[in-house]
Amino acid sequence: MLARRTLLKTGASAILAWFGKPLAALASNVNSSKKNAPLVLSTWNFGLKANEAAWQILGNNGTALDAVEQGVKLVEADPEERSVGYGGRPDRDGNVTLDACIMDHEANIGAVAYLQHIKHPISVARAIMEKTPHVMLVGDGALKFALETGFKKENLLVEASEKEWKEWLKTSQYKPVVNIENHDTIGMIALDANGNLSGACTTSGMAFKMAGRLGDSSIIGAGLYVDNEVGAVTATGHGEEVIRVVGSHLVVEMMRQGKSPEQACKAAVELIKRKFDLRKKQTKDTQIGFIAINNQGEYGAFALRKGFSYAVKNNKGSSLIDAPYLLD
Ligand code: SD4
Repeated sequence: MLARRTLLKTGASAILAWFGKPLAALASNVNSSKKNAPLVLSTWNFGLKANEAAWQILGNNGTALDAVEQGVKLVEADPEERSVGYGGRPDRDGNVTLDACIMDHEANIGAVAYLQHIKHPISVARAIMEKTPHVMLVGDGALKFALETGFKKENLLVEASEKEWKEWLKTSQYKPVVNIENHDTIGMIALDANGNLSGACTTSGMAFKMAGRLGDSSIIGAGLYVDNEVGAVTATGHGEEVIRVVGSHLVVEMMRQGKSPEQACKAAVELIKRKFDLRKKQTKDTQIGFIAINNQGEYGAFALRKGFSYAVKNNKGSSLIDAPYLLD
């Protein structure tokens, strides 16, 4: 099924690059070879601007690893983006706690979870990957490491998020909203000009979550997975459900078995749905979205329900695509 494409405000040259193409060319989401590298995909509509930041690196023969870090940092730093990094909505105790992970083409991994006061958890994750013998640090230990490594301690709770939290306290009902403002966690995956894949995923998690709650976004295999022989995948949505099926790793493995990126994402979403059915639970208030690239530069996505979009940028231009989905 072809996803509907929506051209949004983006770099003027990128838009121009799309115009004049036959419709069939715009409709094809299958690139035939690594000749189509570089390529970057990211979740939700803020992915458009994040992809532009990544492209500054990818378009200049930079590495996919640098590109995904710089791409998601743009969103982490933006106080208007209230589901990632600085400005993120707090947990129910009023604390902004951040989760992130990063993975490169050599299976190097770094992850940070329940990190407070640091604006760029993705860079902390990368520092853990590159400078420690470990792959994941959480909470106070992660903060200690970040401060020792030179990151600055900051207040991440912006006025708008604090106001929303105080409003939430009046009822204290935990009811995650699906497709919130069409942006949420940013997951980004990229294929660079050398044919190498990397990915990054960063979030403030579900708004008003319990203190100490972790979702999928810092868990390698769940929120993100990269295998340079196969492809790269990242996830957004209700992390509990993604963890239940180890979603991103599952999608990579299904691509290894021969499925296209979209087919593999769809199969993972269908499995998640079956796990709901098994537990006799409703999916009504749940959204899950996967995006995937294979090592040939083919890409695709699939969501549990309507409303998930992802951003793509390659040499042909930039676009925001409504992902195909299982349920209305
Ligand atoms: C989490 N997957 O913490 C993240 C949040 C998210 O839509 O993407 N929400 O579970």
